[in-house]
Order: sequence, then structure tokens, then C-alpha cells
Amino acid sequence: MFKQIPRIDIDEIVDKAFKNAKKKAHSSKKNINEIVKEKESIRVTVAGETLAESLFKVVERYPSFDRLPPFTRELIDVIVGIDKLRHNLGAVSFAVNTINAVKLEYIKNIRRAKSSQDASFFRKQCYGRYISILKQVEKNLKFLNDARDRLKNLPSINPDLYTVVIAGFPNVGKSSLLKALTNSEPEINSYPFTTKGINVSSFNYNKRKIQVVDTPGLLDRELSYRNPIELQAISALKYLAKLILFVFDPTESCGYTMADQMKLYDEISESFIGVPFIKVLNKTDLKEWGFKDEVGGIKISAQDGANIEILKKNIEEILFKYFEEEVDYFEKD
Ligand SMILES: Nc1nc2c(ncn2[C@@H]2O[C@H](COP(=O)(O)OP(=O)(O)OP(=O)(O)O)[C@@H](O)[C@H]2O)c(=O)[nH]1
Ligand SMILES: [Mg+2]
Repeated sequence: MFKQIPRIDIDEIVDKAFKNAKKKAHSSKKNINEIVKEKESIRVTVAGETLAESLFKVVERYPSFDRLPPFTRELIDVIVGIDKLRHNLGAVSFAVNTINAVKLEYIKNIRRAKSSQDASFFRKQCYGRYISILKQVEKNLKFLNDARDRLKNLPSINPDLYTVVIAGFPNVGKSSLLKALTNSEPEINSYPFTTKGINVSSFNYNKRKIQVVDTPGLLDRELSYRNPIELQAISALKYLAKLILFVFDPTESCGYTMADQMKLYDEISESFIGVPFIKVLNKTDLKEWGFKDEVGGIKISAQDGANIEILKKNIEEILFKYFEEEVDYFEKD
């Protein structure tokens, strides 16, 4: 979505605009004064139009933030800040309007010029004003260039699909579970707020496509250790997650006790109120470790695939029955 937004380099667009203007300046007039005036007028017009167009492309290609799915909007907010984007886009829009106004003003000046020297003087003055308008938005353009670079690799998490988010302590088998469910290597997307890439993949069940997202570094520690950016990223996940698979490692071979894992479960479920959870007890194949399964839940092995089909059926049931009932419920109201 952000790949089509051009990067703007002021020197480059000025160079292009002025060259373009010079090339297109021609005249059919006979009188030397008239020839110069017509040419200068064309130069002012073409240069202004070219500059305004280059700037407008940036503004126009940004999506309308209000119409974005809330997850995407929140992510953009985490990554660059929507208010800041709006402010900087506003400044560039204003520059486009100012360039247009200056252009009209100078077309008039040139038309009224008494001599060819005056006409040329006005054209040069107009170019100077174009450049000074651009200088005024230099910082805004830099912000937008940077924003574009940070947003352009925004991943292919599809906010329109039913999405299952995997949570649990490090090493419990979250990524292995993602692979087991989707039978594929996940697509790894990097986000500026996690040092590790976010893993996304999907599977079909009863002809329905279900997206699975593993967010390393986000839902694997107590929330009290979170910085504000991580917290906002977590809040973005709330829009996306229709269901959370909380993965336990009852063998404790991950290095965390079941008591600690339960504590994290409680904390994350409290911060995702209204989102259903499935407790998944992983690593059933590790018999030698002992198995503390008093928390209840579905016992699986991401490694040998045990009970993965049952888990998928559960996921599908919760996603579609639960939400269809919810829809009915709201429709009756
Ligand atoms: N025996 C066994 N080992 C497993 C199982 N699932 C995962 N593992 C192992 O546990 C280790 C951690 O698995 P990952 O899938 O990377 O765990 P994770 O939760 O994604 O870890 P982080 O990304 O660090 O948070 C790896 O060595 C896996 O091979 C399982 O069902 N059985
Ligand atoms: Mg992982």
C-alpha cells in the first residue's frame, strides 16, 4: 500500500520542473516582447504544474486513515504516528495550493509586464518563490520520505481474515505450532516494534481460510515490562485477534514453570477481554519430562503433529460458531 508513494527529493523535482518548463516554452508570436512574455508565462505555468504534481502524488497516494481497518491504522500509528502523518501531509497539501496561487499571480504579472526584461524578471522571481515554498516543506517531505520507507514493508497480515494469534513464553513451541497448523514455512515480516520478525501463515479448514500470526517478543513476557510502543502494538493486536492460542509447555523444558506460565496466561487474558482463548499444552511427545496438565486444555505435539487436527477443528468451531452467534445476537437487537 505504501510502495506506490514516491520519495521526494527537492533538488530533483526542481531540476525536472525547470527543465521541463524550458523545453515546453515556445511561442508563435512575432513581436520579440510578445515572444518572451509568452515563453516566460509557459515556463511559470509548466514549472508550477510539474512541482505541484510531484508533491500532490505524495499526498494523494496516502490511504485515507479513517477508512483503514483498525488494526492497520493502529499499526501505522505505532510505526510513524497518524497525527504526525496528517500534519505533514497537510503542510505538503498547503504547499501545493500555494504553488498554484503563486503560479496564477505570476502569469498575471508576466501578462502585464511592460518589457521582455520585466517578463524574465517575473519568471525568475516566481522560480525563487517556488523554491522557497519547497524549502518551507523540506522537513515535512523528509518526514514523509522516512515514513514511507518504514511503512512500505508493512506486512501481508490481512486484517480481513479471521485471525488466530499465538501467545506464550519463549521456547514453548509457538513457532513450531504455527508451522504445524499451516503446514508451511511462515512468511516472516519485520516490524519496527519487534526485534524479531512477525510470522504469518494461514490454513484452510472446511473451505474457510484462517490466518495464524506468531508475534515473537510481544505476548511472551509480562506486560508490565513493556515499553509504550510494545503496548500499543499489543493493543493493535486486539483488533486483529479473533482467538488466542495460549501455548503452555507442561514439560517445563522451555525453562519456565507452569505456575509462571499460568500467571502470564492470566495477564494476557485480562488484557484481551472479549477474545476467546484456547489453552494448548504442547510437547506431549516429551514423555521423559513429566507433564503438569492441571491447567486443562488441548494436549498436542507441534513436533509430531499429535492432535493438531482436533485443535484445528476447535479453532474453526470457536471462530465461526462463536462469531456467527455474536452476529445473530447483534442483529436481533
Ligand atoms: N519435543 C518437542 N519439542 C518441541 C515441540 N514444539 C517445539 N519444540 C521445540 O521447542 C523449542 C522451541 O520451539 P519454538 O517453536 O521455536 O518455540 P517458540 O515458542 O516459538 O520460541 P520463541 O520464538 O523463542 O518464543 C525448539 O527446539 C522446538 O524444536 C514439541 O511438540 N515437542
Ligand atoms: Mg518463535
